[in-house]
Amino acid sequence: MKIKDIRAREVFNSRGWPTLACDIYLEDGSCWSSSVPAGLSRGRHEAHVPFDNDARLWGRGMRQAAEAVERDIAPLLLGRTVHAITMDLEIRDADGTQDKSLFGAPAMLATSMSLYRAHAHSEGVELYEFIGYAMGAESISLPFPLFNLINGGLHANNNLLIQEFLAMPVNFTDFTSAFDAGVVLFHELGNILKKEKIPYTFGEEGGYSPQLTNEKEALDILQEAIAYVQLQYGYSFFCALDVAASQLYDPASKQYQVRDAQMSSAEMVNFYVRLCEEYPICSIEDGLHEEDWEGWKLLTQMLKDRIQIVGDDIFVTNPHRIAYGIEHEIATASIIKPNQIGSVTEAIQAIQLCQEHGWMTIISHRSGETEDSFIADLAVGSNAGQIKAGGLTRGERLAKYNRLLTIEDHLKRPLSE
Ligand code: 2PG
Ligand code: MG
Repeated sequence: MKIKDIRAREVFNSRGWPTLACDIYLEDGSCWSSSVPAGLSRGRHEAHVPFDNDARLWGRGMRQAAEAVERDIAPLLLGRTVHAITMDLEIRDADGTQDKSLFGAPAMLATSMSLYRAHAHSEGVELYEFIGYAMGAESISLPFPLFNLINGGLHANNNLLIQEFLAMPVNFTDFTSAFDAGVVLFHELGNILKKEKIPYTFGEEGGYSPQLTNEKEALDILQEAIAYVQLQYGYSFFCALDVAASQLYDPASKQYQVRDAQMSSAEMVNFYVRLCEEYPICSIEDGLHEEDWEGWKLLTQMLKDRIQIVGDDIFVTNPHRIAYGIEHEIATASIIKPNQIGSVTEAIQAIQLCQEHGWMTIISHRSGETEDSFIADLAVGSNAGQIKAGGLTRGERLAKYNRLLTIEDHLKRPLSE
């Protein structure tokens, strides 16, 4: 089916800042829309995000990105039969830069997502099925959710240094019942915060942002909620952390500033080893700074047999950086965020690379999200295994979870039955 028209415009993300949406119209009159998210704790090597840098909205407009889609990208695609992978790679080559700074990541990714949707439609299949075919997958599967329970770091206006305290349900046979358990844990944690009179608001990603003194208090209260839910409902969870440790690092002294203490990478690793002895932690993301490769190596050596070691800012969904990590035994899993690399096809290549080498993958939202649920389909179609899509109080996070519930329902009860 041929592409008839392409439009792009500035829309707004969950932080109230401009982002970009793209519509692709096909010759049958259908329109395939997508919008891109934005990170706050961004990796230094993420694909480039250009802002308007003019007098409007403190320079943060995205109207030039919309123009880039219509002026630079659309002419490459209009009138042609939609083919997502070929077109994605052509757009990448036409941009020609390492960091996608000619067209910009929002312009390229918004187009890429809409191309995947349009191509799936032209094949008469759902987006997740299409992604599965594109990857040559023999089967597809729903991911395990990593629920965001407590927000800290840049994502919350509180005293916690660790950005995300998460929980992963275990021993569930399907997504829907794992999600039920997550809902119970979320509300029971809220009840404990209320009962213990700990003031809280909600953070950027829809988890609780409680006024606590330090990270151990957060882990204690999370563990209390997990134990309660285990006892009352029989649901089991492990804890997981996204430390986002690049935010704690001082490049001048090469030390991590953890409250009053300056810590070397080896001391940070020891801190994590002790934490894993004390709490039921199954995964630590970004435990060290994005360029601290030596520290990462040590962290991996010390903990790889016990927990999942996840790289986010260090790999930025970039297959070259992930390949380096695999070769040097840095981490055992990678976060996958399509907007870090700027196209769905390259995000899929990153997932394939991880899977070929026995690494786990976690598809992830960004802290500044939209209602677009593309990553839910990506997680299913790519057999990613895990997804991180936030807490349960914000619609843009629920959009992903609700899409996963819908996909699972479709798979269990196909229309032909
Ligand atoms: C992260 C993400 C999402 P941000 O660090 O993993 O949780 O945060 O989008 O701010 O980079
Ligand atoms: Mg992260």
